[in-house]
Amino acid sequence: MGKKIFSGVQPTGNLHLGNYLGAIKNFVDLSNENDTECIFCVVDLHAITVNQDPKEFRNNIRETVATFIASGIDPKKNIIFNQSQVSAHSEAAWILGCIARMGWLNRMTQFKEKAGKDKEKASIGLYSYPVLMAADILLYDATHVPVGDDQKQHLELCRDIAQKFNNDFKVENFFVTPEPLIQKEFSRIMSLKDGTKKMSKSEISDLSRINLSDTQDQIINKIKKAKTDPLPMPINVKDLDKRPEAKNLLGIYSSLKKINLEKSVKEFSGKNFSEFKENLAQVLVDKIFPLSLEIKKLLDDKVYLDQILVEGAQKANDKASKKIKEIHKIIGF
Ligand code: AQP
Repeated sequence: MGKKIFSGVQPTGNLHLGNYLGAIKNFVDLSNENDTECIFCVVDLHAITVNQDPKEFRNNIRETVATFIASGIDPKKNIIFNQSQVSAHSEAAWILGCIARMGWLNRMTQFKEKAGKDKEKASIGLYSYPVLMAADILLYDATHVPVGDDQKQHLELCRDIAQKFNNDFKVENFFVTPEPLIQKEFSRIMSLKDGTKKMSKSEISDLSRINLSDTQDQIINKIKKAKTDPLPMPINVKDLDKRPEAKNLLGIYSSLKKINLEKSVKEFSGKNFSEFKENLAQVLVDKIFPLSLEIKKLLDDKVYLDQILVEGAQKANDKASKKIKEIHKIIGF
């Protein structure tokens, strides 16, 4: 039996290089494999765990679809849909919320990071976010979930929930326990302003990330201003252990050039950062700017994008509603 892939991206605007290199690029490779079924979800229910402006939100949903397609995901061959249009996701999330334990959720580091100091004011949705993520994955019997390194803990929770449900109801293998697919290298792209923080959509400073919608000038300017350290470029990979910014920039370069870190370090060994940055900006312009143009072009045809979502939701609903019916039977509803 081939692989069944499920993964999602939040339509929270500012899709960036981290989302692309950590997840979307991987989606494209998987969608081109033979004997692999792929479902890619615009996780709009996850996005409302923090405030969204309705008008911007609708645009961001379309922009996420446009990004999938511009990156190379074929909407005819793969299912692309938005989560809110398949009600089984919300229903399964409730049911699985009755399986998951508070102690398990209390360990989730993403909630701690996103809720910050004022946990009391965070939404309940933000807290139970990983339960909804488990519902997304388990409804489709996904065998593999391509994600960035930051989502590893949520995937482990999903596996625990699947196993507990199967054990509690004595339905061995009813829920498939999915494997995370995390790239071995460059699975966490860091902020351009702080090499110890991940590149993120919600970071206030736009200079911290390369957005997939950036112009050539914006890309060049952001790389010029990216934080570095006063030393020249490293001469071996080990030197990077205490130089997070240099490591991140070289990682981005390597990932885009599809070469390993050793090779990139060798190419710029002992040189000035400015020379490396010029090369990095050029690679980014070559690889990311065409994507940005294609996204903009696709966004001009809203009817086309909406049609993809409608068709995708029908296909996803066929699968998810069958699984929900089975869940009802098992529980005794
Ligand atoms: N910096 C990153 N490096 C590698 N992978 C990343 N991903 C996100 N940031 C990085 C991966 O992108 C996929 C989609 O992410 P998401 O939008 O659903 O959620 P997120 O992880 O919360 O993304 P952001 O950008 O950090 O958004 P905010 O700022 O809203 O929290 C996931 O597979 C994720 O691993």
